[in-house]
Amino acid sequence: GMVRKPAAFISTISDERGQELLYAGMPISKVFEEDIGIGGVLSLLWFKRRLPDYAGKFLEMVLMLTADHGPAVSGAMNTVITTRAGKDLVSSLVAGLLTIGTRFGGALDGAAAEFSRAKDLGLTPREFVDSMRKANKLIPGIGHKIKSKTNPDARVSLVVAYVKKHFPSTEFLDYALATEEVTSAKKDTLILNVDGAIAVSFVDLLRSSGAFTREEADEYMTIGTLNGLFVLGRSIGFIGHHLDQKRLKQPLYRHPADDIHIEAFDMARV
Ligand code: Q5B
Repeated sequence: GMVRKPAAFISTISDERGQELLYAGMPISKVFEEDIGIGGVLSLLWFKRRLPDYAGKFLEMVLMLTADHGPAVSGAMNTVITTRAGKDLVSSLVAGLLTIGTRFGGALDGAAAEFSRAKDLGLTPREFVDSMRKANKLIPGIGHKIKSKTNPDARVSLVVAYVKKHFPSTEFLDYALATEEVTSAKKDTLILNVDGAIAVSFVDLLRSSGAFTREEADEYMTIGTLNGLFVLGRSIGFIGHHLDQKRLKQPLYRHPADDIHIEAFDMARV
């Protein structure tokens, strides 16, 4: 009989070969009939399942909250400078995205890993903070350049209020908030930041929504899922900044030299 050539690729999230496009088995017409929203589509394509309504709404909330945070943050600056150098949308967008990492916007995966590890080990928030200090590591998801206890981040308050109202369990969020008590007592800006609040809430979702096995929950925390939320959300803002600069017909940017300290050269070495 016919011997099927082994496939070079395997894919399990979508299928466009039939009459209708399928997202994790769900026909695109049903996506609209059931009005599953962008949270529902994300659930299908990232997790290959429908999540409870409160979880889909949470995902949408995350995308909306992270969509932009002004032109001064690393990523938006990179996008703006790239656009002003005459580059196209994709180049300007990725220039911004490339700044997302452990310091800016990409602390979610690290926050989920560190807070859950500490809580699973049974460390008190104080012991967790001390252990990180001892290891000379910053706690991912803690700290902000401009937000503080006295200038709170409304985005964090919105996440906390939503999660406390809708999630079946908030033990990781509660643990992170207790950790914030310890760190912010040292310095006002050492708050649970937007990355951290989203990340620990997501751990609560993975662990207690009933939609994931523990193995799946652990896997999603190690393959970049959580940073993906920030990347996706902030792409909305970066594209906005690109279009804004184009509309404004902004010229090539050159940074004022008097704002850069250039060390005097050691003439003896040249
Ligand atoms: N200290 C965020 O640094 C920042 C500590 C800490 C223990 C910590 C810093 C940090 C972890 C990574 C993180 C996400 C770089 C931030 C985001 C999205 C955004 C951005 C926006 C948006 C701020 C002063 C003193 C020092 C430090 C100690 C600092 N962080 N200790 N754990 N995590 N956090 N990133 O203000 O004794 O004086 O030497 O890396 O979660 O990116 O809007 O801007 O939507 O776009 O420069 O919101 O916290 O503080 O480095 O001068 O530190 O606090 O050791 O102690 P800063 P530093 P000492 S949200």
